[in-house]
Amino acid sequence: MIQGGIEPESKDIILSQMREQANLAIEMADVIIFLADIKQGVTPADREIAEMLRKSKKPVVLVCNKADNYQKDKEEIYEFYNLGMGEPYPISASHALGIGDVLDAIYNHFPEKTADEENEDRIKVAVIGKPNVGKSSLINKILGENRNIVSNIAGTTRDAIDSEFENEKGKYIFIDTAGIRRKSKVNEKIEKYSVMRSLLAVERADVCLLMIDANEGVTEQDTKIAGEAHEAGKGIIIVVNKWDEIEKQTGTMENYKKQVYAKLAYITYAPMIFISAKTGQRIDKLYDIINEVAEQNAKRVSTSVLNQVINEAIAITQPPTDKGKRLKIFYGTQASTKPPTFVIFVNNKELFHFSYERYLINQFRKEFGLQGTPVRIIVREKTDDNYNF
Ligand SMILES: Nc1nc2c(ncn2[C@@H]2O[C@H](COP(=O)(O)OP(=O)(O)O)[C@@H](O)[C@H]2O)c(=O)[nH]1
Ligand SMILES: [Mg+2]
Repeated sequence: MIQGGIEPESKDIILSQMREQANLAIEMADVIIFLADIKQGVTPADREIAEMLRKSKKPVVLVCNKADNYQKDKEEIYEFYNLGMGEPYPISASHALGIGDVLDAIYNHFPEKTADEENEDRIKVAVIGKPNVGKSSLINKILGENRNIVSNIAGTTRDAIDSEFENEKGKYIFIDTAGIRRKSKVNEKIEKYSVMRSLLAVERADVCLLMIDANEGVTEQDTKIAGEAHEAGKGIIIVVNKWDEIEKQTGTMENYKKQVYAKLAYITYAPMIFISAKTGQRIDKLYDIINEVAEQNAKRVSTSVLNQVINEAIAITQPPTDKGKRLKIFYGTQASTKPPTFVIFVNNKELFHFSYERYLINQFRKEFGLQGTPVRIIVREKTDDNYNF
């Protein structure tokens, strides 16, 4: 649920930011609830909002609140037909009246299938990174150099940054995340919206290309963005761009790689590639890596194989003891994919230290692949009378 208050014509900076937020909410919504005040009647602001919503071409449910005296206030509703937003629904939020009809109206506007669902067979690749690192250049290069472009999905701004693309390696949707440059304090709010957009892109993606500017190396902002992709459980590929601008000697790439992994220590599972969006260097190598990472992120391991690996891991490195008690691992099972998430049943959660968790995850990576994807472990205590997950 996204909320935005609208005051259409204001020049005031705060209000114009509210408008920005409302526009973003409109853009991302499937259905919009236009909330008016039945006690006030139709106001000039209502008319302007109606105009804005009409332009958005999104389905709107016009709701008139504060119809506390339901029978009497219902008479006032006819005026709201003038807004041209279809049937107005009187409600009283405080008395919980009329809500059911509103829910029905909203439900009737739900799309049959979202664009994302229709594109389920495509790998969704979000290109993330700070402004100017070359995100758009990369996507342009990919789209421009190939004759296989299906389409740029037109429509809303959000969709406009999705590009469908396919080649002999596979079918993809590349999601550009437009970073707005920070110009002043005033723009900080706007910067927040662009961060929000990036987060939404990350959420929708299967794989994130984390772009680093080769000239700058890993900055604090890069670490933050990497953290978002990691936390969201997405496949990650570190893409060092502008490699054409780096003076190279023997070992330059290997040294550079070490430095990047040292700074992005919690995503060392992510493969790294050095490219130039400008010259096109190594862009053709990206697709195999994307395919591989997407596959690993969606990987499913059978319970029997998992437990075999757990038993071997336990045999190689015994679980730790704490205050004379030893951690016992009974068994594990994969709970979900994207990212691969394993539930491990133990005698005592407290004994399952982070270092042993890391050890197990590394063993899983080694045995199952699982390159380029976060891996999660959920620890559950099992007692004899508790077999529930
Ligand atoms: N030398 C060089 N310049 C690049 C490369 N990729 C992008 N640029 C330049 O970097 C600037 C920002 O690129 P852009 O794609 O708009 O970055 P975005 O903000 O991340 O989308 C532009 O001037 C590009 O021409 C690259 O691989 N090498
Ligand atoms: Mg851009």
